[in-house]
Amino acid sequence: MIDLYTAATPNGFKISIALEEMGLEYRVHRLDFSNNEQKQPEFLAINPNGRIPAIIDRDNDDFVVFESGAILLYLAEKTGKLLPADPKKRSQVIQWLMFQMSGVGPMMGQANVFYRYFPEKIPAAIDRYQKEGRRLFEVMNTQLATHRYLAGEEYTIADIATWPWVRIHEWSGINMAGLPHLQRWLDELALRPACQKGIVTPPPVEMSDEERAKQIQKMVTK
Ligand SMILES: N[C@@H](CCC(=O)N[C@@H](CS)C(=O)NCC(=O)O)C(=O)O
Repeated sequence: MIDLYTAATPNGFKISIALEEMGLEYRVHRLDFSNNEQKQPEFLAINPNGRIPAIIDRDNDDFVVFESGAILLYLAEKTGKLLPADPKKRSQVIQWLMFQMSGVGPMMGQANVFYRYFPEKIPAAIDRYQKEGRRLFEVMNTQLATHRYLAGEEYTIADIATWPWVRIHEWSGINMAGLPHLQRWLDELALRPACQKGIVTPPPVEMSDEERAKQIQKMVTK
């Protein structure tokens, strides 16, 4: 049994999708950001960084893993799924996983902060993160022109890490026009039952876009 500490966000969805794909049994613990639960001592004991996602593997001496990329690697190694054993293919998956963790996630995260949540609208900051997001989308589009999935011909944890972010491109204000290969990949993954289940695990909290923006605004400006 895996205990999953999460919230309805792209980084959290990476892990619910992976757990669904791998057929692992898991319990969902949703952290309430409006009550700052992710920064309370009980959760900081699990993830000192005070962010979701994190897991505890009850079948491996209560081993704790935080950072979504590290969790994906841990689960892939535990199950032998979604990460090839061949060293070169494995390296290719890790390269695209790192590309997501250091590029797509942080750039789109900052695009969301400055475009949606930050009280002052700073055009240079919005432009910088949206342009960098678009550039990364173009890199993926080129890769997907000659490969079915990000790391080659196999669906892997690199796709799982990236899909929950690319699917919210509109919210981040990143233009998808003229990227047919990235669009094809986005649509193909949307048909996978594990992706469909993963992006509603946990389900979104009922609130208007305006309320959500206000709540996150509080988090990003404190
Ligand atoms: N690099 C981390 C990023 C985690 C992250 O930023 N999580 C966000 C939700 S997507 C969070 O917990 N935010 C709450 C906060 O910043 O207090 C990972 O990939 O696990």
